[in-house]
Amino acid sequence: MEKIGAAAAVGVLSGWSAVEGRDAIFKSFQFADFNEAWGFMSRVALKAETADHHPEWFNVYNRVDITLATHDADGVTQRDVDLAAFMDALAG
Ligand code: H2B
Repeated sequence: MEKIGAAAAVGVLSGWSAVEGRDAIFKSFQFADFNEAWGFMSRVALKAETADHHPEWFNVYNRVDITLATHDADGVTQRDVDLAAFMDALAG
């Protein structure tokens, strides 16, 4: 898939930023507690499997830090924008 780049991606998303030194996008999600965070991660995991597009993420308690890039393209593609938009819709 063709690279669109982090700058273009963050322009059409909300709350996402371009990662320094790498073509990738980042957002930190905060939930009420671990249960809410894990529920979000479970839904994202199912979506990631069906889309065959997987996040890089870090969780501690109610926080989920997420980096998205398309490894096969070595940068940000529409697949990252689609997954980011899915996450934003879930998180509300
Ligand atoms: N996830 C992400 N984020 N980028 C990829 O390029 C990617 C992936 N490629 N998940 C998929 C899996 C690929 O490795 C498999 C073989 O389809």
